[in-house]
Amino acid sequence: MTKRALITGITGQDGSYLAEFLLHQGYEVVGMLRRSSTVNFERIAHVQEQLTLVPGDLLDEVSLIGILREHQPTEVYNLAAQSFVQTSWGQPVLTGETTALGVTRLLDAIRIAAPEARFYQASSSEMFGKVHEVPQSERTPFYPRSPYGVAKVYGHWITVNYRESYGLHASSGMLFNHESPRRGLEFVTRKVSHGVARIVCGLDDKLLLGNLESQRDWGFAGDYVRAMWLMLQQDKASDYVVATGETHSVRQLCELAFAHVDLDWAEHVVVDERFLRPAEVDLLVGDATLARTELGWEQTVDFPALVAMMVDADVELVRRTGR
Ligand code: NDP
Ligand code: GDR
Repeated sequence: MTKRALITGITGQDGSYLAEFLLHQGYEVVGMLRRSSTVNFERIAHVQEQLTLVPGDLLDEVSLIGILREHQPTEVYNLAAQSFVQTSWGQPVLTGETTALGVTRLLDAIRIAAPEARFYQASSSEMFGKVHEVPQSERTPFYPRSPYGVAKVYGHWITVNYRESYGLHASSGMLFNHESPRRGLEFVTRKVSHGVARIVCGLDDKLLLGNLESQRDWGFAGDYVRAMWLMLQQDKASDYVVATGETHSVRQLCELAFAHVDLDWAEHVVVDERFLRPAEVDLLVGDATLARTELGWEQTVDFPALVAMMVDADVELVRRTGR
C-alpha cells in the first residue's frame, strides 16, 4: 500500500524535518500551506520538488475536508499552530482558533473524509506549565500558563476524545522544546545563536533577552520528528512525552553559545523587560521513559552539540548573507 502522509505546518521547523524524514522512508508527502502574499518555502526549498503542496488552513474546515477527500492520506501530522508563546497573550483568540479549535476541525474532517488515517497531534510541554511534579511524564497533571498552553491542553484532550468517541487512531506527542538551525528567529535558542553570530561578525554588540532563569529541556528537532512517526507505527494509538531528561537555564544557554566563539556572555547580554512574560513557566524537564521503552526512541544530539550546531550555522549564515 502507498504510504501517503499529510503534514499541516510543513513550512515550519518541524514540518521541514518531518517531510525530509518521511520522503526518506518512501512516503508520498502532501504538505498543506496557508495562503500568503509572499512565498515562505525557505525551510522546504531543498525538497520542494518531491512534495505535493496544497492550499488549506486550519481555520477553514472545508479546505481540510477537500484535501483529505482528494489525497486520502494514511497518516496525518498536525503540526500547524500559532506556536509562539509570547504572541499568544497579544492574540489569544487567534491562538485559540488555530491551536485549539483547529485540531477539532482537522479531527472532524478526518472523521468525515478519511477515518482510517492515523493522526498525530503536536502537543506540548507548555501544557505542564506551573509544574505539579519534576520530571513531567504522561501522568503529570496540566497547569498551562499562557493562552498558547491553554489552547494546547484543549488540542490534547480533543485528540483523546476523538480517539475514544470515534475509534480514530489518534496520538498526542507531548514534546518538550526542540530546536535547530531552522528554528524561528523569535525563539530564545535561535535568538541567542543568531545574536552571537551578529556580534562575532561585528553587526551588533548587545543581545536583549527576557528571563534568564527559566529552565527548559532542549533537544534537537531532527530527533523529535522521528518520535512523531514512531507513534503512528504502533498498533494502538497513545500519548507520549518526548524529552531529553536534562534541563538548562537560559543563562546556561547564553554561557555555552558565547563561549563557543570565545566570547563572554556577560559583556553582551542585557535583560530587557519587554521580553518578560505575564506568567512564566519556570522549569521544564521531561521523563521520556515510555517513548524509549515502547517506541524505541533515542536522542542523538545532546545540549552542547545542539548549541554548537546552531551557533556554527548562524555564523555561517551571517557571514554569507551579511545580515
Ligand atoms: P513553527 O512556528 O515553526 O511552524 C508552525 C507552522 O504552522 C507553520 O508552517 C505555519 O505556517 C503553520 N500555520 C500557522 N497557522 C496556520 C493556519 N491557520 N493554518 C495552517 N497552517 C498554519 O512551529 P514548529 O515547527 O516549531 O512546531 C510545530 C508544532 O509543534 C506546533 O504545533 C507547535 O506548537 C508544536 N510544538 C513545538 C515545539 C517546539 O519546541 N518546536 C514543542 C512542542 C510542540 P506559516 O509558515 O504560513 O506561518
Ligand atoms: P517556549 O520557547 O516559550 O518554551 O515555547 P521560547 O524559546 O520562546 O522561550 C523559552 C524560555 O526562554 C525565555 N526567554 C526568552 N524567550 C524568547 N522567545 N525571547 C527572549 O528574548 C527570551 N528571554 C528569555 C522565555 O521566557 C522562556 O522561559 C516553545 C515553542 O516552540 C512552543 O510552541 C512549544 O510548545 C514549547 O517550546 C515547548
